[in-house]
Amino acid sequence: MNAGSAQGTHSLFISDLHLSEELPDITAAFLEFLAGPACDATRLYILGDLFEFWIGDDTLGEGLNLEITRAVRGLVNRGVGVFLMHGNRDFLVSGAFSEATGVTLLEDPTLVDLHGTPTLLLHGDTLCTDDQAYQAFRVHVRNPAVQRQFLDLPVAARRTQVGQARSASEREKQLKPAQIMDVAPATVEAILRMQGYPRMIHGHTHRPARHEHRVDGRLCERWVLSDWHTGGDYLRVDAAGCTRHPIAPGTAVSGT
Ligand code: LP5
Ligand code: MN
Repeated sequence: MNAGSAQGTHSLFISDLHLSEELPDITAAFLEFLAGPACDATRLYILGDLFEFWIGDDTLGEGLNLEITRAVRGLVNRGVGVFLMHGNRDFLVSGAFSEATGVTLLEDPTLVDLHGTPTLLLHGDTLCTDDQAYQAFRVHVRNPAVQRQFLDLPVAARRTQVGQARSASEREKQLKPAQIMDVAPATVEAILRMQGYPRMIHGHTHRPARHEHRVDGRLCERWVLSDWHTGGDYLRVDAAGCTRHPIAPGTAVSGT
């Protein structure tokens, strides 16, 4: 399955489900989504933070992880191409998960051709360049040596460290102005320019919207996916463009 071009019927985009044992309703909503709208799609793109956190593929066989692995494998077996990008919570998802589910892991960013429209896919955290404390944290935890050291720890010790990182992150977020936790427009525009002015789709900020950026006189659209904790929806992209659909059955909403 090739991530570079989708000329079939339609693709669906989701992100920021933050699946965890603590919130079974979100898991149920995802399983319903996989058995429902996702089955009719040509491709499903998951743009990061599918999981609340992922501490290593050696936890693949644990309760929720196993349930999700099997459900995603079921969708792949029906012939739907499933593509997964890392988020800032689940960047340790790797080869064993990909093999067990049949998903293709995507680099961040990845440029795809959707019905003739070049579209840049990102998780979204790399666009939040005003959040310098986060960007420093990101550089640290994306270091392969740091990751190897973490993965060598027993599972219980990894859980403890993630708990500490989560608490520190929640504390720090309270102190950050809301604006710096959103994307930096200048960064978005620099990337649009560098990539040839594509459409952009990302998640992470939990601020679902459709933005327009005029860059060098060209109009580019940027779709921000919603998280699934405060509502939740998916983006459907076909030859006619993008439409947003609530997770619960209902009416499609365009342009918001
Ligand atoms: O996730 P969200 O949306 O709540 O907040 C993010 C940024 N926070 C993070 C931190 C993660 O939530 C922590 C959990 C990661 C689990 C990964 C598992 C594997 C770890 C492997 C390690 C090799 O991403 C938050 C942003 C916010 O988005 C908006 O963009 O602001 O950034 C922060 O709050 C970061 C802080 O400013 C600085 C870092 C504090 C943590 C220090 C603890 C170090 C311990 C590391 C051990 C894992
Ligand atoms: Mn995120």
